[in-house]
Amino acid sequence: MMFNASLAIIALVLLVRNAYAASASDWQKRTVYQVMTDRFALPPSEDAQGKTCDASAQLPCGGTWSGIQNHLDYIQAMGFNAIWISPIVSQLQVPLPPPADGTAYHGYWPENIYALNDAFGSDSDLRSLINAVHSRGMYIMVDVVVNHMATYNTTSPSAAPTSPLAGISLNGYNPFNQDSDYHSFCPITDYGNQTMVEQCWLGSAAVPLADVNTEDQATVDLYYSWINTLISNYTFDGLRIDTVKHIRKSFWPGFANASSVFTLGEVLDGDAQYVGDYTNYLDAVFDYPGWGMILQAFQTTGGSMSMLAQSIQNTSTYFKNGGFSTGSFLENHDQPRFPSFTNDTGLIKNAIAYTFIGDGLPIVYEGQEQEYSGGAVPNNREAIWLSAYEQDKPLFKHITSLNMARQAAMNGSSSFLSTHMKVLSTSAHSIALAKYPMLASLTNIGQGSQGQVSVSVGSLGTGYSANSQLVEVLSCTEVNVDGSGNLAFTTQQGAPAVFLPSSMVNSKVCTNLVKNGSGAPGMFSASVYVISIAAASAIALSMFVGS
Ligand code: ABC
Ligand code: CA
Repeated sequence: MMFNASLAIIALVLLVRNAYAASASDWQKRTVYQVMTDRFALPPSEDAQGKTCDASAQLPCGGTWSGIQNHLDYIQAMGFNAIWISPIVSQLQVPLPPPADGTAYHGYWPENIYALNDAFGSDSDLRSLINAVHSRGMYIMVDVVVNHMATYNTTSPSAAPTSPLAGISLNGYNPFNQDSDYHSFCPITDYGNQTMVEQCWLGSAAVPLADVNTEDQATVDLYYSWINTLISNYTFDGLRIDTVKHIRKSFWPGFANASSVFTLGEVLDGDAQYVGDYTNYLDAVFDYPGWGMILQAFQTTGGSMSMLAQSIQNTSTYFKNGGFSTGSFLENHDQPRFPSFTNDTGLIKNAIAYTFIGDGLPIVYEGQEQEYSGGAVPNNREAIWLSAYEQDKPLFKHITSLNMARQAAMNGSSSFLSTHMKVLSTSAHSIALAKYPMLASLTNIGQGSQGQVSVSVGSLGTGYSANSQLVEVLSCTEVNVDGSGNLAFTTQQGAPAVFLPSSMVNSKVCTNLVKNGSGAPGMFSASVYVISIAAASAIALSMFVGS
């Protein structure tokens, strides 16, 4: 009787949890804004004071969960329907002035996984944020770290610790307060040695990241039960998982199942085959291999479009569901911001557009919309309140248009969510991509140039036809396909071009439409590129520089 009753309760709990849990296919319809909690928004009481924040100091700047809640309008105004927040658990405290690695302001230095990080607010602040997100119909993804606990080497912070955990006190750690809870100390020195990557330690001499012994079954069970409780207790909709390649692959399916939500893992490596294999263990991983190729393609006007096309091919070969098992990004809290490589707005807009037109879950790191340009960590972690949340910015508008266009494509055709993006053609400075009903032409010709796109849509076999009308949604320009199925369009200032059928373009995508002004050859001044997708399978491409 007792037994049956508890079974019934368990079944009920599972049912209730499943009512909240969001799956990979639920997330596929979303786009994500990455919030670094300490740097996004001050609590409402301090908001107006505009506190300074020197990212290079690596000290807490004061952002909180209540701050995020107070600025959800800003995120939603750009068209995002999901956020990812920093890890939420209680952190290692280091003496001030801090060691070279800084402090735990970022949240990746867990010390007690059963307590919240009070620098970010209280339990009720966190619940209030989650409720506010859900009541807007948005999702919230939490970041979790299970590879390590952070430690501080008290006796010799400048020398490498010796085995095991010399000079480190585990008082107050919860759980894992015994040396035996960790792999014995060894620094990761060879990323080509997978056993070392999994069982040695990240971090520095001053702040060693004590590598949890995830070979131990009791530890595995503890983590599975911890994640199950964390997700159901707070009703998070998804997980961003830190340091995935640092734990053996067989750990992950059980962890993902226990969470019952969508899992997106961080495997920091440029090799598509290496990274892609992790999609057999988790729903998705960040597209680090693709990111490297976006950088090389759009960082300068000399980048290679064929290498970018090759990386799309690699993704479809090595990732479980091709691009659908990726999170697509241009920036994050670990990498230099894209505008630190180039200030060419044409290049920046193309690189951002690329992350929105493909199969992966688009993810934008806070500050991209403000064209922040900080370089390597920690300078890429500028506070967003320093921008005063200005919405009248070119990239804020660009990102909004891309979000609206993606939503319109999804609403306009159910096949958008199942059609893999295809490369139609590449030329020296351009790549044409189709994912019906979206058609895009990206270029690295740069802001000083205009580009002429010419596409024979009749050959695409995707629902476009002669005499139909499309809209280039970033400039809100109407483009008529002629009687032979040809489309001609001129992009200004090296901008990307993204087309949708007119019938799918609502007032959220474009409030006013202008007629296509292309086709006047006299307009071309500096350089002109032509993409022409010819009938049948023959694709003619040409590129004219200068005139
Ligand atoms: C702090 C300071 C830094 C200082 C450092 C010593 O200490 O901020 O200025 O240099 C957190 C904090 C960091 C902090 C670290 C260490 O902890 O955010 O600010 O650095 O205390 C995740 C998170 C990250 C987080 C942690 C730790 C892990 O996203 O924010 O960091 O919880 C490795 C891991 C990866 C990890 C990353 C930081 O380190 O694999 O999970 N990120 C190669 C290796 C990678 C390695 C990377 C490090 O170097 O293969 O495994 O990442 O830079 C490509 C290659 C790659 C190669 C890259 C550099 O080039 O294909 O393989 O990556 O082309
Ligand atoms: Ca490990």
